[in-house]
Amino acid sequence: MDRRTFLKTNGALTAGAALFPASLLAGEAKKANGKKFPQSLVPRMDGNVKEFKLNIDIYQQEIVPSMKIHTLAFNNQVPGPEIRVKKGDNIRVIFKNKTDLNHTIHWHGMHVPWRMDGVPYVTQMPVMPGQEFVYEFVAEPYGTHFYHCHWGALLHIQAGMYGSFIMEDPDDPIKKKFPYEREYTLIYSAHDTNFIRKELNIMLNRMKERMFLMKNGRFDKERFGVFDSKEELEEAISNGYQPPYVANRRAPSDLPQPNWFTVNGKSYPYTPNLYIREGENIRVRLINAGGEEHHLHLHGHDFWLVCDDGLPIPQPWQMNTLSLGAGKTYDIIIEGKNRGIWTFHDHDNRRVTNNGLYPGGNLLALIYEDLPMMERMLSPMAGMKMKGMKMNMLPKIALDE
Ligand SMILES: [Cu+2]
Repeated sequence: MDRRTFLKTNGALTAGAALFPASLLAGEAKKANGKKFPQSLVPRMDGNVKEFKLNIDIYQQEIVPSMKIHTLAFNNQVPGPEIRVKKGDNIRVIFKNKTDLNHTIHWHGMHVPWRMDGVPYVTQMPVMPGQEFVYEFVAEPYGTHFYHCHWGALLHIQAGMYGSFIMEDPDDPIKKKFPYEREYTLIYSAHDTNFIRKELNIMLNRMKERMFLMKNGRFDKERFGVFDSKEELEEAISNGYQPPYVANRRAPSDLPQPNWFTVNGKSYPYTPNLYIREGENIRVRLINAGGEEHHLHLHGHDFWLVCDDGLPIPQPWQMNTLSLGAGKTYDIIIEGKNRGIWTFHDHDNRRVTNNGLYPGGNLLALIYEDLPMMERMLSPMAGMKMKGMKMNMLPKIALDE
């Protein structure tokens, strides 16, 4: 092996070796990885309408082994299933609320009729426990979008109520410029698991009390902060009613301080991997459904930024670190130009931790499937050639530094 090859080999390995072992190239690992991306929801055709069913229920999500939290999950999945349609399709989504809380669905980045926009007390009444609401709209515009709950958003979204919504174009402008076969959806979120647990319980109790009082005709609007009009609220205030934002104040420490950072509902070492081959382009759809900004950095490559909030960028440009703010979607193209195992992660290092411990959070790997066997086998440990040791001495999962 000449010096150049040696450096190239070791360079490629040390970048990802400690965290992402070569065993991830095994067929079994790749099969398991496929399940870590949102699965597309299959519509029922009703004439020329694509009809989807989304229900919301409480569901236990395993973020990493031995870390389960109660979530609000669409169709028992966090994130919710992916809705993938053609631009211009007629869409119907039948939303059924199976929880004891109120919800709505907002179609983020989509041009739906305003009555379908999913903002409670602005465009619709909240969908109450046991109720159903039907959303109907034409799929516009092209690109990477998402849906999420708009009731009690601070809790409900980080508790799991989000999912990708992809509008395809048979004449895809990105595919024309950067021909690709494979694409991946990555949905980022940040969760304060203590906040979720506490607030879910408080909300469930409040709703229980509210339903009981409504049933008995003793529902007190002021007590629950519900008014039919702005005038009614103003009248209540002039009579001494104090809205909750005046009567109560949350200490900064009561606001969520995220301690778990997920991609597609999982944290490292359970995050999905991106597989690529030398010479291949892959498209990655990045969605930030959480409340934090993520500074996503890819090792060993400059990727192309091709869409911003679903909109194709006329002159794509290259970078290796992209700031994905709350509510943003970006599409990037990664060109397979540097074989190896590479990390793709938030460069705000708080977000590559689980409960404050590195490594964790939204760390994930870009893995070349065509990494030569010699490079797969090589590792800093293998170089020691210790008796009785196998060549591939990399740990399967490294949880400590
Ligand atoms: Cu909700």
